[in-house]
Amino acid sequence: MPWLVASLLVATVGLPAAQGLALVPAAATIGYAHPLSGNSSATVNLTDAPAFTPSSLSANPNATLSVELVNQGAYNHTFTLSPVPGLVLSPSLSPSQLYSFFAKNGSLANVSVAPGGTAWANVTFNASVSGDSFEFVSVVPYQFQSGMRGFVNMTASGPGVLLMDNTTDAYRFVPAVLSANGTHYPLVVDVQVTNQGSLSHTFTVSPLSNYTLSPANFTDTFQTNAPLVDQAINSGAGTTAWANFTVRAPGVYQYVCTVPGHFANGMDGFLYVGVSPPPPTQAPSTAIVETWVLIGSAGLLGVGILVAVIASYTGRFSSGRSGDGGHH
Ligand SMILES: [Cu+2]
Repeated sequence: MPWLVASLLVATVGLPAAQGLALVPAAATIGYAHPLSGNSSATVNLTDAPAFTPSSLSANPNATLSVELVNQGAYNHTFTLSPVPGLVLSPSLSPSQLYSFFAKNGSLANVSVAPGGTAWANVTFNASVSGDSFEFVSVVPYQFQSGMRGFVNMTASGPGVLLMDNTTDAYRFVPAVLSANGTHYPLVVDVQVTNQGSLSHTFTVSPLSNYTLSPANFTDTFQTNAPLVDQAINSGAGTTAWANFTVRAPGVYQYVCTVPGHFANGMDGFLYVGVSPPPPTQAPSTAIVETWVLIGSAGLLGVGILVAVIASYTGRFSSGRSGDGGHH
Protein backbone atom coordinates (compact mmCIF):
# COMPACT_ATOMS: atom_id res chain seq x y z
CA MET A 1 0.00 0.00 0.00
CA PRO A 2 1.55 3.23 -1.11
CA TRP A 3 0.26 5.16 1.80
CA LEU A 4 2.33 3.03 4.11
CA VAL A 5 5.44 4.55 2.71
CA ALA A 6 6.95 6.21 5.67
CA SER A 7 7.16 9.65 4.25
CA LEU A 8 3.55 9.60 3.27
CA LEU A 9 1.85 8.78 6.49
CA VAL A 10 -0.93 10.87 7.76
CA ALA A 11 -1.94 11.04 11.33
CA THR A 12 -5.30 9.53 11.94
CA VAL A 13 -6.22 10.52 15.41
CA GLY A 14 -7.68 13.65 16.72
CA LEU A 15 -10.60 15.01 18.56
CA PRO A 16 -11.20 18.56 19.53
CA ALA A 17 -10.63 19.12 23.17
CA ALA A 18 -12.49 22.19 24.22
CA GLN A 19 -13.67 23.75 21.04
CA GLY A 20 -17.26 24.24 22.10
CA LEU A 21 -18.37 21.29 20.06
CA ALA A 22 -21.03 19.98 22.37
CA LEU A 23 -23.59 20.12 19.61
CA VAL A 24 -21.50 18.27 17.11
CA PRO A 25 -21.75 14.50 16.87
CA ALA A 26 -18.59 12.90 18.13
CA ALA A 27 -17.94 10.92 15.00
CA ALA A 28 -17.91 14.05 12.91
CA THR A 29 -15.26 15.72 14.99
CA ILE A 30 -12.47 13.43 13.88
CA GLY A 31 -10.34 14.13 10.88
CA TYR A 32 -9.77 10.68 9.50
CA ALA A 33 -6.72 10.02 7.42
CA HIS A 34 -7.24 8.65 3.99
CA PRO A 35 -4.99 8.68 0.94
CA LEU A 36 -5.87 9.92 -2.47
CA SER A 37 -6.42 7.07 -4.86
CA GLY A 38 -3.86 8.01 -7.43
CA ASN A 39 -2.96 4.46 -8.34
CA SER A 40 -3.00 3.56 -11.99
CA SER A 41 -2.27 0.69 -14.31
CA ALA A 42 -1.19 0.19 -17.86
CA THR A 43 -0.41 -2.60 -20.29
CA VAL A 44 2.82 -2.51 -22.23
CA ASN A 45 3.64 -4.89 -25.05
CA LEU A 46 7.22 -5.97 -25.48
CA THR A 47 8.05 -6.73 -29.07
CA ASP A 48 10.99 -7.93 -31.06
CA ALA A 49 11.18 -4.68 -33.03
CA PRO A 50 12.54 -4.32 -30.33
CA ALA A 51 10.21 -1.86 -28.67
CA PHE A 52 7.84 -1.09 -25.85
CA THR A 53 4.31 -0.34 -27.01
CA PRO A 54 3.32 2.12 -25.73
CA SER A 55 6.63 3.65 -24.80
CA SER A 56 5.18 6.52 -22.83
CA LEU A 57 3.33 6.00 -19.56
CA SER A 58 2.01 8.42 -17.04
CA ALA A 59 1.71 7.92 -13.31
CA ASN A 60 0.93 9.88 -10.20
CA PRO A 61 3.35 10.73 -7.46
CA ASN A 62 2.52 9.23 -4.10
CA ALA A 63 0.85 6.32 -5.81
CA THR A 64 1.50 2.95 -7.38
CA LEU A 65 1.74 2.28 -11.08
CA SER A 66 1.02 -1.32 -12.04
CA VAL A 67 2.33 -2.27 -15.44
CA GLU A 68 1.23 -5.44 -17.16
CA LEU A 69 4.08 -6.58 -19.38
CA VAL A 70 3.14 -8.75 -22.32
CA ASN A 71 5.94 -10.26 -24.35
CA GLN A 72 4.64 -10.56 -27.88
CA GLY A 73 7.94 -11.59 -29.32
CA ALA A 74 10.14 -14.63 -29.61
CA TYR A 75 12.94 -13.25 -27.43
CA ASN A 76 13.37 -12.34 -23.81
CA HIS A 77 12.85 -8.73 -22.92
CA THR A 78 13.12 -6.85 -19.67
CA PHE A 79 11.29 -3.88 -18.22
CA THR A 80 14.00 -2.15 -16.25
CA LEU A 81 13.12 1.22 -14.79
CA SER A 82 15.79 3.75 -13.97
CA PRO A 83 15.60 5.27 -10.50
CA VAL A 84 17.15 8.54 -11.60
CA PRO A 85 14.52 11.20 -12.25
CA GLY A 86 14.94 13.22 -15.40
CA LEU A 87 17.83 11.15 -16.69
CA VAL A 88 17.85 10.12 -20.35
CA LEU A 89 20.23 7.25 -20.93
CA SER A 90 22.50 7.69 -23.91
CA PRO A 91 21.80 5.24 -26.73
CA SER A 92 25.53 5.00 -27.19
CA LEU A 93 25.91 3.12 -23.92
CA SER A 94 27.19 -0.37 -24.54
CA PRO A 95 25.35 -3.33 -23.02
CA SER A 96 27.98 -3.60 -20.32
CA GLN A 97 27.82 0.12 -19.60
CA LEU A 98 24.05 -0.18 -19.26
CA TYR A 99 24.48 -3.05 -16.83
CA SER A 100 26.98 -0.98 -14.90
CA PHE A 101 24.53 1.88 -14.66
CA PHE A 102 21.87 -0.30 -13.07
CA ALA A 103 24.40 -2.10 -10.91
CA LYS A 104 25.43 1.24 -9.50
CA ASN A 105 22.06 2.97 -9.24
CA GLY A 106 19.67 0.10 -8.79
CA SER A 107 16.26 0.16 -10.44
CA LEU A 108 12.67 0.93 -9.56
CA ALA A 109 11.65 -2.24 -11.37
CA ASN A 110 13.52 -4.98 -13.18
CA VAL A 111 11.28 -7.65 -14.62
CA SER A 112 12.27 -10.19 -17.24
CA VAL A 113 9.52 -11.51 -19.46
CA ALA A 114 9.90 -14.72 -21.43
CA PRO A 115 8.58 -15.03 -24.99
CA GLY A 116 4.81 -15.24 -24.91
CA GLY A 117 4.80 -14.53 -21.21
CA THR A 118 3.14 -11.92 -19.05
CA ALA A 119 4.47 -10.32 -15.90
CA TRP A 120 3.67 -7.36 -13.72
CA ALA A 121 5.83 -4.54 -12.50
CA ASN A 122 4.42 -2.57 -9.59
CA VAL A 123 6.18 0.67 -8.81
CA THR A 124 5.36 3.04 -6.00
CA PHE A 125 6.52 6.57 -6.57
CA ASN A 126 7.37 8.98 -3.84
CA ALA A 127 5.36 12.15 -3.52
CA SER A 128 8.42 14.23 -4.25
CA VAL A 129 8.78 13.13 -7.87
CA SER A 130 5.95 15.24 -9.20
CA GLY A 131 6.72 16.30 -12.76
CA ASP A 132 9.68 14.00 -13.16
CA SER A 133 10.18 11.30 -15.73
CA PHE A 134 11.88 7.93 -15.42
CA GLU A 135 13.27 5.95 -18.30
CA PHE A 136 12.66 2.25 -18.77
CA VAL A 137 14.70 0.03 -21.02
CA SER A 138 15.29 -3.57 -21.90
CA VAL A 139 18.71 -4.60 -20.69
CA VAL A 140 18.90 -7.61 -22.95
CA PRO A 141 22.03 -6.80 -24.98
CA TYR A 142 21.44 -4.47 -27.91
CA GLN A 143 17.70 -4.09 -27.39
CA PHE A 144 18.03 -0.71 -25.65
CA GLN A 145 20.63 0.27 -28.19
CA SER A 146 18.14 -0.59 -30.92
CA GLY A 147 15.47 1.62 -29.46
CA MET A 148 13.74 -0.45 -26.77
CA ARG A 149 13.16 2.31 -24.30
CA GLY A 150 10.36 4.41 -22.90
CA PHE A 151 9.44 6.83 -20.14
CA VAL A 152 7.16 7.01 -17.17
CA ASN A 153 6.09 10.62 -16.87
CA MET A 154 4.87 11.69 -13.49
CA THR A 155 1.91 14.01 -13.40
CA ALA A 156 3.14 17.47 -12.67
CA SER A 157 0.75 18.41 -9.93
CA GLY A 158 1.06 16.34 -6.84
CA PRO A 159 -2.08 15.63 -4.91
CA GLY A 160 -1.00 17.50 -1.85
CA VAL A 161 -2.65 16.85 1.41
CA LEU A 162 -6.32 16.44 0.99
CA LEU A 163 -8.61 17.23 3.83
CA MET A 164 -12.27 17.83 4.04
CA ASP A 165 -14.08 20.12 6.35
CA ASN A 166 -17.62 21.34 6.51
CA THR A 167 -19.09 24.57 7.60
CA THR A 168 -22.44 24.73 9.34
CA ASP A 169 -24.86 27.39 10.36
CA ALA A 170 -24.36 26.28 13.93
CA TYR A 171 -21.09 28.20 13.47
CA ARG A 172 -18.97 25.12 13.51
CA PHE A 173 -16.38 23.43 11.39
CA VAL A 174 -16.91 19.70 11.27
CA PRO A 175 -14.47 18.38 12.11
CA ALA A 176 -12.74 21.08 14.05
CA VAL A 177 -9.54 19.11 14.18
CA LEU A 178 -7.66 18.10 11.08
CA SER A 179 -4.32 16.45 10.96
CA ALA A 180 -1.81 15.74 8.29
CA ASN A 181 1.76 14.75 8.21
CA GLY A 182 4.68 14.88 5.91
CA THR A 183 8.38 14.52 6.16
CA HIS A 184 9.12 17.22 3.66
CA TYR A 185 8.38 20.90 3.98
CA PRO A 186 6.96 23.11 2.67
CA LEU A 187 3.95 20.87 2.60
CA VAL A 188 1.14 21.56 0.17
CA VAL A 189 -2.24 21.17 1.76
CA ASP A 190 -5.61 21.05 0.03
CA VAL A 191 -8.74 21.22 2.10
CA GLN A 192 -12.10 20.61 0.56
CA VAL A 193 -14.66 22.65 2.42
CA THR A 194 -18.34 21.95 1.95
CA ASN A 195 -21.11 24.20 3.14
CA GLN A 196 -23.59 22.19 5.14
CA GLY A 197 -25.61 25.23 6.04
CA SER A 198 -27.08 28.12 4.13
CA LEU A 199 -24.92 31.04 5.21
CA SER A 200 -21.66 32.14 3.66
CA HIS A 201 -18.51 31.21 5.51
CA THR A 202 -14.78 31.31 5.07
CA PHE A 203 -12.03 28.83 5.74
CA THR A 204 -9.17 31.04 6.81
CA VAL A 205 -5.92 29.58 8.07
CA SER A 206 -3.67 31.49 10.41
CA PRO A 207 -0.04 31.77 9.33
CA LEU A 208 1.06 31.67 12.96
CA SER A 209 1.84 28.20 14.25
CA ASN A 210 1.10 27.27 17.83
CA TYR A 211 -0.76 30.51 18.32
CA THR A 212 -4.38 30.80 19.36
CA LEU A 213 -6.33 33.66 17.86
CA SER A 214 -9.19 35.32 19.65
CA PRO A 215 -12.35 36.77 18.14
CA ALA A 216 -11.13 40.14 19.36
CA ASN A 217 -7.71 40.10 17.74
CA PHE A 218 -7.89 37.94 14.64
CA THR A 219 -8.71 40.78 12.26
CA ASP A 220 -5.71 42.79 13.36
CA THR A 221 -3.55 39.71 13.35
CA PHE A 222 -4.46 38.88 9.76
CA GLN A 223 -3.72 42.43 8.67
CA THR A 224 -0.19 42.06 9.96
CA ASN A 225 0.22 38.39 9.10
CA ALA A 226 -1.62 37.38 5.96
CA PRO A 227 -3.52 34.12 6.31
CA LEU A 228 -2.10 31.06 4.60
CA VAL A 229 -5.41 30.95 2.77
CA ASP A 230 -8.66 32.87 3.01
CA GLN A 231 -11.15 30.78 1.10
CA ALA A 232 -14.73 31.96 0.80
CA ILE A 233 -17.41 29.29 1.00
CA ASN A 234 -20.41 30.71 -0.78
CA SER A 235 -23.89 30.46 0.61
CA GLY A 236 -25.98 27.47 -0.17
CA ALA A 237 -25.89 23.99 1.24
CA GLY A 238 -23.63 21.72 -0.75
CA THR A 239 -21.41 24.48 -2.03
CA THR A 240 -17.85 23.25 -2.08
CA ALA A 241 -14.60 25.11 -2.37
CA TRP A 242 -11.00 24.07 -2.20
CA ALA A 243 -8.57 25.82 0.07
CA ASN A 244 -5.10 25.27 -1.31
CA PHE A 245 -2.16 26.47 0.68
CA THR A 246 1.39 25.74 1.72
CA VAL A 247 2.57 25.08 5.24
CA ARG A 248 6.21 25.97 5.76
CA ALA A 249 6.89 24.01 8.91
CA PRO A 250 5.24 21.57 11.30
CA GLY A 251 2.96 23.09 13.88
CA VAL A 252 -0.61 23.69 14.92
CA TYR A 253 -2.45 26.15 12.70
CA GLN A 254 -5.76 27.58 13.71
CA TYR A 255 -8.46 28.12 11.12
CA VAL A 256 -11.44 30.36 11.58
CA CYS A 257 -14.44 31.70 9.74
CA THR A 258 -13.96 35.43 9.28
CA VAL A 259 -17.60 36.26 8.67
CA PRO A 260 -18.45 38.70 11.48
CA GLY A 261 -19.71 36.93 14.54
CA HIS A 262 -18.98 33.40 13.41
CA PHE A 263 -15.64 32.93 15.13
CA ALA A 264 -17.04 34.54 18.26
CA ASN A 265 -19.75 31.89 18.20
CA GLY A 266 -17.23 29.10 18.05
CA MET A 267 -16.42 28.73 14.39
CA ASP A 268 -12.78 27.76 14.47
CA GLY A 269 -10.65 24.67 14.38
CA PHE A 270 -7.07 23.47 14.41
CA LEU A 271 -4.94 21.85 11.75
CA TYR A 272 -2.17 19.70 13.17
CA VAL A 273 0.67 19.43 10.71
CA GLY A 274 3.40 17.03 11.68
CA VAL A 275 2.21 17.30 15.25
CA SER A 276 0.06 14.79 17.08
CA PRO A 277 -3.45 16.05 17.74
CA PRO A 278 -4.67 15.97 21.33
CA PRO A 279 -5.94 12.63 22.59
CA PRO A 280 -9.65 11.95 22.32
CA THR A 281 -11.75 13.46 25.03
CA GLN A 282 -15.11 12.40 26.31
CA ALA A 283 -17.66 12.37 23.54
CA PRO A 284 -20.79 14.47 23.78
CA SER A 285 -23.60 12.72 25.57
CA THR A 286 -26.03 10.70 23.55
CA ALA A 287 -28.80 13.03 24.54
CA ILE A 288 -27.03 15.97 23.05
CA VAL A 289 -26.28 14.10 19.87
CA GLU A 290 -29.88 13.06 19.52
CA THR A 291 -30.99 16.61 20.02
CA TRP A 292 -28.65 17.64 17.30
CA VAL A 293 -30.07 15.06 14.97
CA LEU A 294 -33.58 16.09 15.79
CA ILE A 295 -32.95 19.67 14.93
CA GLY A 296 -32.38 18.60 11.44
CA SER A 297 -28.76 18.01 10.82
CA ALA A 298 -28.77 14.28 10.63
CA GLY A 299 -26.86 14.60 7.44
CA LEU A 300 -23.83 15.53 9.40
CA LEU A 301 -23.69 12.05 10.80
CA GLY A 302 -23.02 10.78 7.35
CA VAL A 303 -20.30 13.18 6.69
CA GLY A 304 -17.32 11.12 5.86
CA ILE A 305 -14.44 13.01 6.97
CA LEU A 306 -11.71 12.30 4.69
CA VAL A 307 -8.38 13.29 5.36
CA ALA A 308 -5.29 13.24 3.98
CA VAL A 309 -2.65 12.21 1.84
CA ILE A 310 0.33 13.57 1.14
CA ALA A 311 2.64 15.37 -0.76
CA SER A 312 5.27 17.73 -0.61
CA TYR A 313 7.15 19.19 -3.35
CA THR A 314 10.26 19.11 -1.55
CA GLY A 315 12.19 16.51 -3.26
CA ARG A 316 12.22 18.89 -6.09
CA PHE A 317 13.76 21.62 -4.04
CA SER A 318 16.48 19.43 -2.73
CA SER A 319 17.31 18.12 -6.13
CA GLY A 320 17.82 21.60 -7.33
CA ARG A 321 15.32 21.43 -10.09
CA SER A 322 13.16 24.36 -10.88
CA GLY A 323 9.59 24.04 -9.90
CA ASP A 324 7.70 22.80 -12.81
CA GLY A 325 4.10 21.94 -12.56
CA GLY A 326 3.17 23.97 -9.58
CA HIS A 327 0.33 23.28 -7.35
CA HIS A 328 -3.03 24.13 -8.70
CU1 LIG B 1 -18.94 31.22 9.14
